[in-house]
Amino acid sequence: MITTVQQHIQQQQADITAASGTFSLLLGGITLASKMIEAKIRSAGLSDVLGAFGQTNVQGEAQQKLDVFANEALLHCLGVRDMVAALVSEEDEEPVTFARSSENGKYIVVFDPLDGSSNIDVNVNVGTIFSILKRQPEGDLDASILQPGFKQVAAGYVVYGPSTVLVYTTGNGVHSFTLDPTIGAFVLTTERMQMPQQGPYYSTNEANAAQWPAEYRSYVDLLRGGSEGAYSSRYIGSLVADFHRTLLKGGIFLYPPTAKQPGGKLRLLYEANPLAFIAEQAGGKASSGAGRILDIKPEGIHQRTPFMVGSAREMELLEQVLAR
Ligand code: P6P
Repeated sequence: MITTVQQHIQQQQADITAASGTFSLLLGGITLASKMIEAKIRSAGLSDVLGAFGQTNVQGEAQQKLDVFANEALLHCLGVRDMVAALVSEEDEEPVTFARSSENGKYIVVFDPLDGSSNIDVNVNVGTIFSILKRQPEGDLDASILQPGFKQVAAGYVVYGPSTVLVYTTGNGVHSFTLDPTIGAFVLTTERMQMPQQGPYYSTNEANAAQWPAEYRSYVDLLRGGSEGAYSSRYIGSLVADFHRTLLKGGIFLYPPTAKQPGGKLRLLYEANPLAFIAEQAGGKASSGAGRILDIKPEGIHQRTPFMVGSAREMELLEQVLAR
């Protein structure tokens, strides 16, 4: 007996009295877009979708053709749903807003359409990350977009790898689904995922170590030293893949401040916040080094943050080292 994402969301929503079917319709927009993206990625080597698009995005990064396709797919599949008030994408400088009544336009979807684009041309996992906020009755739309992460109503990601896996939470546990290509549906594979309480991996770009504040070097040396247990290093360079492994196997992912990017590299709204929500729902923790990711009050939609996320044990050890 299979359970699809839509069925699962409806079951979840049934538990929440104020729920309405609009939320599962909204998630349907994301799953439809992710199936379109997955199909394009699967055929990437066969047709002319690899390589740069010849433009740069708001981040100043060369846009890969699949980045553009993924962004267009999400903007289309979500934009046609009348419960969407605004869409915020890593690829677009400004939010895309829809002139809908506050009665209809209840949700804001924030997303990184294709994270890990540096790995697209070498056939390594990439992913889509999304975060869903509710439009607030008071204040303008920008105020509703710039809510702290603890106000998220849902968050999730799709990792495109040997299989295509969707992981999401609505604040009622973390659940994973695997795309069954024979029926074109995401099928429930794990309910109420729990991140292991400790190890065995740490995941960071050690080429930046000389640029980190010294306490991060001390921390990684501690993990290497063996006194805290046997650790191995894994770094894919695609945040979604590095996070997914950390969620399943445990350990810690770190992107500390560097001399080049003292405010961090990863983006708060559509990378750190959704993954922090998932990590906490699975028993893990997520920190900027100065505090809980989900407590940060955003100032801008493309704001960056240092981002450390992982198992309770490794995160508590990090807090101790940073507090010295
Ligand atoms: P670095 C990919 O470009 C990305 O945004 C994340 O997916 C990944 O975690 C990070 O950048 C990798 O950054 O500096 O280690 O190459």
